[in-house]
Amino acid sequence: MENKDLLEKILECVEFGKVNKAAPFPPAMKGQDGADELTKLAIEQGIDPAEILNDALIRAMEKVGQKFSEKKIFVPQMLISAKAMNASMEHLKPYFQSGAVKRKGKFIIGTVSGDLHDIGKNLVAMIVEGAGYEVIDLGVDVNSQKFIQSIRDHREAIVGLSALLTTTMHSMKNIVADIKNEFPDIKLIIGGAPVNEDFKNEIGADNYSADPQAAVNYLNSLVA
Ligand code: B1M
Repeated sequence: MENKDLLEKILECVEFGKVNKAAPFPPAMKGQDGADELTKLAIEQGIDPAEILNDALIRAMEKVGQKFSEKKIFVPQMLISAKAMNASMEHLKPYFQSGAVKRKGKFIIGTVSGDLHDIGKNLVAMIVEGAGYEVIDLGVDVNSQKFIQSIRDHREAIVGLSALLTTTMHSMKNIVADIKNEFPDIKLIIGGAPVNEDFKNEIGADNYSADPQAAVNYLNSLVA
């Protein structure tokens, strides 16, 4: 299969939630290869993992988000798309993580309390790790206490907070205040679809990164 067609196929699998060949869902794609097999094939064909991520996976999730906003699909379909995206990501992980041998520093990351979205956070974690940092991933629904405990354990770390919901921007604001109260010198990066530079200034974080590479650039600027 041509590279372009293969990327379109992977996009389709993620958009419609075809995880792997054995998956019975969606019925129209029964028996066909899924995100799992096709991503493996794409890598074997030599397609750049960054191209798979940007041109297939992220584009697919944009379409999913758009359809969800328009009430054309609902949470279960969104969930199955996320599962398909994760199946693809399993194949891409080693490429993003293989960046460095010597660690440049430590990075604590978590999705803030009340928020269960972890695909973007996982991507940031993976790419930061690939850029040479030790990553302490606290997972999703992380509250102030958990961030603060982790900072106590890794005093030299830089901390990243992710939020995907407008409702959890409020948690992010509180967590930033709690962390800064306890550790005024700690550097905090925020990211996620609803946040921006203005919000960063409003809540007193140190950096807003729109994507994983921006987070890496900021981290590198601190350790340089
Ligand atoms: Co949710 N969801 N979701 N969802 N979901 C969104 C975010 C939404 C925009 C969909 C929509 O309405 N169009 C909407 C939020 C609306 C709003 O608040 N304005 C929404 C909603 C409403 C909900 C629920 C409330 C739905 C419901 O139950 N009624 C519910 C909330 C659950 C909760 O968290 N408490 C919910 C649930 C879910 C699923 C569980 C089904 C699933 C998540 C699965 C998972 O993560 N394991 C899901 C998904 C998949 C989505 C969409 C479709 C995709 C999100 C995603 O993974 N994008 C999303 C629509 C969309 O964004 N297109 C949507 C791909 C990912 C690579 O991008 O996370 O933005 P993103 O990360 C980017 C950047 O933002 C940045 O780097 C990443 C790569 O470029 N980044 C950082 C992120 N974190 C960073 C941190 C950094 C730096 C950069 O430094 C620290």
